[in-house]
Amino acid sequence: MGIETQKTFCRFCHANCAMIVDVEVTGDGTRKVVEVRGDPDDPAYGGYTCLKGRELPDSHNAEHRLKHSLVRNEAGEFVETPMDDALAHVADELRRIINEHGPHSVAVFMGSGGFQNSAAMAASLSFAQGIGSRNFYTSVTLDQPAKVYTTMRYGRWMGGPNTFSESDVAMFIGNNPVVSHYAPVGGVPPFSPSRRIRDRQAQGMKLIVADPRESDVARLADLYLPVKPGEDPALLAGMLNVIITEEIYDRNFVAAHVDGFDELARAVATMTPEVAAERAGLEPDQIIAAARMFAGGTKGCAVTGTGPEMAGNGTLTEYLVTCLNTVCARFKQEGEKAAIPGVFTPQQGPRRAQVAPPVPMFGAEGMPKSRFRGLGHLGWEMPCNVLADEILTPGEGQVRAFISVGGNPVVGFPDQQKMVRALDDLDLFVQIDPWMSASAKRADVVLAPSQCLEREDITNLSEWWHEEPYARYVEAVATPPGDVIDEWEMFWTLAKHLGTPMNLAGGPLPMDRKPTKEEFLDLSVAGCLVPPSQVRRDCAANAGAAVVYSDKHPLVDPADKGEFHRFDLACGDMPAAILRYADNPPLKAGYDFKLISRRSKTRFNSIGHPLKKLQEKTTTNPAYIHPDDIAALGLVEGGIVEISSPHATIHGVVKASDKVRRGLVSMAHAYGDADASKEDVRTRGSSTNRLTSDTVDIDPITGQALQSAIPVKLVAA
Ligand SMILES: Nc1nc2c(c(=O)[nH]1)N[C@H]1C(S)=C(S)[C@@H](COP(=O)(O)OP(=O)(O)OC[C@H]3O[C@@H](n4cnc5c(=O)[nH]c(N)nc54)[C@H](O)[C@@H]3O)O[C@H]1N2
Ligand SMILES: Nc1nc2c(c(=O)[nH]1)N[C@H]1C(S)=C(S)[C@@H](COP(=O)(O)OP(=O)(O)OC[C@H]3O[C@@H](n4cnc5c(=O)[nH]c(N)nc54)[C@H](O)[C@@H]3O)O[C@H]1N2
Ligand code: SF4
Ligand SMILES: [Mo]
Repeated sequence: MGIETQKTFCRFCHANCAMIVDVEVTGDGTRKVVEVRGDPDDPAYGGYTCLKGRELPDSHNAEHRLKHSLVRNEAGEFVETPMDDALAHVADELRRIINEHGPHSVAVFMGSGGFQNSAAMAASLSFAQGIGSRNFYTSVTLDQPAKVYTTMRYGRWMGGPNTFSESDVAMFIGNNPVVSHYAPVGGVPPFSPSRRIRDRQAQGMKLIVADPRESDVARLADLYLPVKPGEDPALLAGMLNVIITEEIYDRNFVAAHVDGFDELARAVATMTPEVAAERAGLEPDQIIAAARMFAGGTKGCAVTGTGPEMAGNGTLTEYLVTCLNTVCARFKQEGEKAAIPGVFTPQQGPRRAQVAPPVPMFGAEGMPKSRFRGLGHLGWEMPCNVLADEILTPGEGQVRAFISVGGNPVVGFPDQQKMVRALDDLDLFVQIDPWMSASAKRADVVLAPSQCLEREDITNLSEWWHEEPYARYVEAVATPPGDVIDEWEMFWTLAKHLGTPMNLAGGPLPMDRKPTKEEFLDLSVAGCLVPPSQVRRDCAANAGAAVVYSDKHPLVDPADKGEFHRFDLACGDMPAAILRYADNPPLKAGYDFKLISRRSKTRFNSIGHPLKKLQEKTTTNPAYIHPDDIAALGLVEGGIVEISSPHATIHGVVKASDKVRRGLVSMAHAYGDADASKEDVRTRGSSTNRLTSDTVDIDPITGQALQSAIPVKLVAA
């Protein structure tokens, strides 16, 4: 018996912090994780970890982790079942359902617990495509779909945006990377984010933060704007009004690369600082100061997080952010290093100082449609908004079988009660989950996967934050307990049983023999800068540490004059949507408060609920409310508040915070399972998605539900 120390990276969340892991090796060769800590020698992370990542040993070793798969028997009880048998059973059921109802009757959902496995996205997507089902879903459409799918319409700069490390100004709108470790490209990389922000500020960078509560990152801001939730379009259009009126945008860049500028200028002309400030709940001077600070910089982007995308008007907000960055020309120029080299990202195309040809990401001829609300495929996926209806509504294409890999639809999806009804209505619900989560409890089959330190992985998920060509291929360091396997192996086995193909970027996966994970990864990112198998060898030669392929960093080439495209700021419904927004102030209709979303420091969505130390920190998602509102409503700190939307009622434990604007309640999601009540809200929290709807106030293009800025009433319970 002895302790071995190895280098690895954390996969509790997408940040992939570099870690050192101590593994206890017993006489029979079993390897058990005993401790993890940050790796101070890593060039990007420098030893940073957070309190969730430090619980990886508990996550791997917990008694109540599922070490065997579960299949319900005739009496409806879960029975521990060998993985091979469980997969054969699922395949038999899928075959029967496909024969009866056709391929679209099988839906696959990749949730945020699946994204942390570098092979799961490619495996689940190619599995669904191999069956021929249009019903592939990911948590991207519960999250920030407008960023991914609609901004492509207005134009994408092939050299990429300015990066954080070169910025002299940055603007974060409803993004709190200090807790979330998330930012879009151009925002702060999630590796030690507060230190990174302070270091840039020490070198002169100015930070603007817009958030209805003074979030952790807002406390670092040079200019903090406590914008009203859902009213970011007023703030952004007001800033554009100032920037255009004062002519402090980049006129040369606009002349050379931008169409639709005059239409934009006309639309924002109505949003004077006074009009915008009134709507956004700010002072006119704050909007003028933000505009001058942003446009006064030379490099640096405005970026948004989940807050404004979920607060209604997500597409309009993203469009206006695109406009800000475009008229201020916040892009990499000819001869500079491309923004994000992306070692493992296939098919990136050339990096040039010009706008890319438009990509039809939704609504194009031939793209699959849902049966509901005029919604259809965004890229390759169906918006989550329609899943419950696709399950519950009989007819051609009704979903009868559902596989959720690392998702928790009971708490993650809008209209919780409807989603629960839908899950219970399925002929087959398969949940791939190491825990008896809110969704696993309702499944017909729970497949138990290996956890991150028990598998090989590459850093494909986190690489959009790496400004250098940083890459890792890590080995499995711990022995998987019981009878668990990697998620991609489950999909491969199911496809083999069904006789359906799995096509990856580099071609079909062999089905006559089981490929290795290295083969899988090589095929899944074929065409990338350095293949995973090569990175694996290079990391091994570097004692398991990261390799930075500096010589492969692409430079931004001159524009190709033969193929010239321009940004189109007057595309689709824009900028007319600004005028519609201006003409339609929100109605209160008896709901005087708004519930806004935030992240829990001790959980990753619902991931982490079962872990001891994280439970010691909190077992609930408190309802943060301004002390003056607490007094005015007759609530008490630590008491229970009843929170009702037009849709349903939940409970929350009252916590006073003068950081939250008045008129708001700020709560994390993904707590409380399907049935937490007033009696047990202190020990389980409650699900804010019971308050949301999949039909009212949804984004017409992406289907994004109103998951923040939800109109609510508060009463003492
Ligand atoms: N009201 C409201 N709703 C929201 C949000 C909000 O802010 N407000 N946020 C939205 C966002 S941004 C997202 S991304 C979604 C998230 O929605 P989902 O992705 O559906 O939910 P998660 O809670 O992340 O589900 C993770 C599941 O993975 C399991 N899991 C943990 N580790 C592993 C593993 O190693 N392998 C596998 N296979 N499974 C694992 C967990 O037990 C859990 O069941 O929620 C969305 N819903
Ligand atoms: N610890 C932890 N980390 C996580 C997660 C987690 O659950 N816990 N979830 C992960 C996931 S899936 C994602 S997608 C990312 C999300 O990453 P972020 O988008 O950074 O998420 P938040 O930290 O909730 O920050 C959103 C901010 O928006 C504010 N906000 C709410 N409504 C509005 C609005 O209408 N306008 C404006 N301007 N602001 C608003 C909230 O107060 C909050 O501070 O985080 C990831 N990281
Ligand atoms: S930030 Fe994410 S990747 Fe880093 S230690 Fe925390 S959970 Fe792990
Ligand atoms: Mo997310």
